[in-house]
Amino acid sequence: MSLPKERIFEYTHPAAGWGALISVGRHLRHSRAPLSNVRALLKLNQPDGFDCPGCAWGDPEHASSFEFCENGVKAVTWETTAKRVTPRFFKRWSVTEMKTWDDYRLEDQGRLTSPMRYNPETDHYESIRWEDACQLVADRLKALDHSDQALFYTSGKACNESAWVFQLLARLYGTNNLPDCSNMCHEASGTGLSEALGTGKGSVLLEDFERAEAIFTFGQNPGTNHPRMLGTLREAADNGCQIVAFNTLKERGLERFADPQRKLEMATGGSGRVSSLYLCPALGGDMAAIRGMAKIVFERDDRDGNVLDHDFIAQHTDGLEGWRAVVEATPWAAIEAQSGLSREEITEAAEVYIRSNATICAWAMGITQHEHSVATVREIINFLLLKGNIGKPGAGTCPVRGHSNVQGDRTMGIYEKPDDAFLDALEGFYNVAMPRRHGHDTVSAIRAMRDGQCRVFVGLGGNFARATSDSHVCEAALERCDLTVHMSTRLNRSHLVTGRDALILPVIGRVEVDRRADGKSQLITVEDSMSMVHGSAGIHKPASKELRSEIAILTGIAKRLLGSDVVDWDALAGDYDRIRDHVAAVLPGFEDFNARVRQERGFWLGNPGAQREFPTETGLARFCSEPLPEAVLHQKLARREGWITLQTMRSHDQYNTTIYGYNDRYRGVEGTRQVIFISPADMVRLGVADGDWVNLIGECEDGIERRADGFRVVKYDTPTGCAAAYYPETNPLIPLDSVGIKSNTPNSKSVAIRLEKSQRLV
Ligand SMILES: Nc1nc2c(c(=O)[nH]1)N[C@H]1C(S)=C(S)[C@@H](COP(=O)(O)OP(=O)(O)OC[C@H]3O[C@@H](n4cnc5c(=O)[nH]c(N)nc54)[C@H](O)[C@@H]3O)O[C@H]1N2
Ligand SMILES: Nc1nc2c(c(=O)[nH]1)N[C@H]1C(S)=C(S)[C@@H](COP(=O)(O)OP(=O)(O)OC[C@H]3O[C@@H](n4cnc5c(=O)[nH]c(N)nc54)[C@H](O)[C@@H]3O)O[C@H]1N2
Ligand SMILES: [Mo]
Repeated sequence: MSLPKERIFEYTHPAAGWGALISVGRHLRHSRAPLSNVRALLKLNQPDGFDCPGCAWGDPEHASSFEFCENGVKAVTWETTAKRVTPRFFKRWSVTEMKTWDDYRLEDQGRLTSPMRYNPETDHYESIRWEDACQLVADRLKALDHSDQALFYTSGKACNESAWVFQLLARLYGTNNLPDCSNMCHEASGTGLSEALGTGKGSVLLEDFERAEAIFTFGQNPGTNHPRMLGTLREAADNGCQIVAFNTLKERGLERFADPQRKLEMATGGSGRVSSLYLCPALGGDMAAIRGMAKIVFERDDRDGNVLDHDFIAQHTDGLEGWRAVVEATPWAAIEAQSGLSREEITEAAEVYIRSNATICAWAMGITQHEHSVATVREIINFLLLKGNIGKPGAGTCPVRGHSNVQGDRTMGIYEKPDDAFLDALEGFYNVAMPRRHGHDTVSAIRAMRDGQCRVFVGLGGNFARATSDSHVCEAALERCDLTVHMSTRLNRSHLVTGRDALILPVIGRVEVDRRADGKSQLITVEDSMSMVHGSAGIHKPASKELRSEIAILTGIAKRLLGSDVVDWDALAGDYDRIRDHVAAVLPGFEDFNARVRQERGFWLGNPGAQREFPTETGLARFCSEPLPEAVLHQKLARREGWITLQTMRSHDQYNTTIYGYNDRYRGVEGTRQVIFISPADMVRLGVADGDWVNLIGECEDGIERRADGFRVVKYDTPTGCAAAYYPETNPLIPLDSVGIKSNTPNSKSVAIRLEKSQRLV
C-alpha cells in the first residue's frame, strides 16, 4: 500500500461505518487477488467454510447471516495475497539487509513459498529439501544433552490438531517446555479464574449477551480488536442493556458505532451509542475502581438489604467476610488515588451494577498486562459473585481472547505447567511415561536461552523475537541457539534473528485447502472464547505447491526423531480424524469428537461454572481478599521527575506484530506508527508540545540500554501520568523481569519511561 501522508486528526464519526468499507476496498486491491478474495470472504465463519483467522469472538447462532468485519477482511486478504517470497527473493536480499526493514515491509513481501535454511557464510537463506529440513531438526534435537534444552513455542493461530501433535511431539521427546503466546496475553485470566472458580475459561455464551442487563468491559478495545463483539454490544445496548466501559483511553469504538450491516444507519451516519457510561481509570487502576464499587454495593446492602445474592453466597462461595473486611478497610482516598477516578464516578458505575439482575464482566489486555493482574482478575470475579452473577442466564465472566484458537491450544495441552490428570490420561492412552517437570513459559524461555540452558527453539507460528519484551535481550538469546526453526506463513523479524543454524518452514494457511493423499480436503477444528468447538476447512489453492501443513511438518520431524512405534505419525498426517480419535480418547468433553464437530454449530465444551459447579479445593467459588497494591506504577512514577507510565497497545491497522498499514483511524493517526499519546497536563509537566519529536527511554539500571527513538507527541484525552504507544515498536522498552505476579506475563501496559527530545527520524 502506498504510504498515506502523515496526518494527525480528530476522528468524529462513529466506529465502523463507511470508513470500514473504504478500508476493506483498499485492502482487497492491495492484496492483488480481489475476486478470489471476495469468494473467500463469503465462506468466512460459515458452516462449510473456514474459521476466521482474525479474533476468537464467538459465532452467531445463525451462521448464514454473513458477519462483516473489517479486520476479518484484512486477515483473509493478508493470507490470500498474490505476492510471494520465493528462493529468488532470498538470493536477492541478505539477512543483514532485511534487518533494516520495518515489520510492515517484511510481511508485505507476501507468502513464503519454500523451506529455507540460513547460510552464515553468505548471510542468505538458501533452499533446502523438506526431508533434509525435518532431518536437521530431528538431528539437532537428538544431539542435545537433555530434552529440557529444547523449546517448543506456539502462537494461538495453530488449530487443535496441530497443537495436539506439537505437544505430543514435545512430551514424547521428554519436555514440558511449551511456552505460548498466552503467556503474554490472558495468562492472568486463566490463573485468576482457576484459583477462584476452578476452571480457567470464561463462563458466558454469546446468547448471554442478549439477556444481560448490564455489561462491564475492562481494558479492551473491541472496535479495533474484536469488531464482531462490538456488534454484540451494540445490539445489547439497543435492547436496553447498560454498558459500562472502563478504558484508560477514550476509544471511539466503545463510545459510538455504526453497523455496516444496517443500511439505514450507514446512510444517516449512525449515532449508535454503545456505552452508557465511560470511565477512564489510570493505568493499572481497575482493581481499585472495582473495590470502590464493592464498597458502595456493601453499603447499599446494609441500608436496603437484598442487594447481595445472599443465597448464592451462602450456598456456593467462601471467603466473603475476609474480602468484605479488606474492602471496608480500604479508604476512598486510596481508591481514588490509585484508580484515578472520583468517588462519584465509581458510585455511578456501582449503581448500574446494583440495578442489574444479570451482569457480564468482559476484559482483555488492559487488565492482564500489569504486575497485579491476577489480583485484578480475582477482584472482577469477587464483584460478580456478590450478586450471584455466575451460572445464571445473561451473566458471567468473559475474558475476551485474542488469537483465533489460543483457547483451544491450551485445551489441547499447549501448556508448560500441565496438571497430573492430563499427563496421567496421556500416559494411559500412549502407554509411555510423560515428563512431569514443569517447563518454561515465554519469559523464562528467554532467560534459559540467554543463559545457554536452552539451545533449540522451534516455533509453531508467531513472531517470538518481536512479540516478546526486552527485544534486544530476546534477540541475543535466540542468537545463542544451535538451531532456530519457524513454521510460518509470512516473513517476519524472528526469521532474521538466527541461531547458528536457522530454518524457515512455510505452511498452508487457514483459508487454504489442505488435501489428503486421496484428494479429499482435511478438516481442522478450533475453539472460540465461549468454548464452542467447530470445524474449519480452507477453500483457496495453497500459495505454493511446496507448502506443507503444520501437521505434515510436525509429523515429518516426529517420525525422524521418535520413530513410529508409539505413534503412527503418517496415519495422523494422512487423516486428521485420526488425531481427533486420540484427543477423544484422552480429553474429557471430546467424546465422539469427529461426529460432533461435523454438526452445524459444532459443540460446546461446557463450563462447570455455568451450572454453578466450582471444582476448586473447597468445591466453592472463592472470594479473594488481597489488599490493593500499595502503589501501582503511575503512583510510583509520580514521585520520579520526568517519568511517565506507558501502555503499549494495538493500532487499528495491525494484527499483533503483523502490520497491515499505517492508519489508526479511530484515534486520528494516518501515515505513521511512531506516535506517543500524552495528556495535555503531562505535556506541560514533561516540557513537550503537540507535534514535538521525542525518544522513549526505559529503565536502564541493570546496565541494559532500553530505548525506542523518533516518536511524535500527540495530545490525547487520557488520565495524567498515563501515555500510550504502539506495540511492537515499544517492546525494547519493557524489561524482561518486569512481569505480573503469578502470571509471569510481561507488564506491557505498565512500562516506566522518560522522554528525551529529539529530531524527527528520516
Ligand atoms: N485487529 C486486531 N484484532 C486483534 C488483535 C490485533 O492486534 N489486531 N490482537 C488479538 C489479540 S492476540 C488480543 S490479546 C486481543 C487484544 O485486544 P485488546 O485488549 O483490546 O488490545 P490492546 O490494543 O492491547 O488494547 C488494550 C485496551 O485496554 C486499554 N487499557 C490499557 N491499560 C488499561 C488499564 O490499566 N485499565 C483499563 N481500564 N484500560 C486499559 C487501552 O486503552 C486499550 O483500549 O485482540 C485480538 N484481536
Ligand atoms: N508490548 C506488547 N507486547 C505484546 C502485547 C502487547 O499488548 N504489548 N501483546 C501480546 C499478545 S496478547 C500476544 S497474543 C502476542 C502475540 O505473539 P505471536 O502470536 O507470537 O505473534 P503474531 O504477531 O500474532 O505472529 C505473526 C506471525 O505468525 C505467522 N502466522 C500467521 N498465520 C499463521 C498460520 O496460520 N500458521 C503459522 N504456522 N504461522 C502463521 C506469520 O508468519 C506472522 O508473521 O504478543 C504479545 N506481545
Ligand atoms: Mo493475545
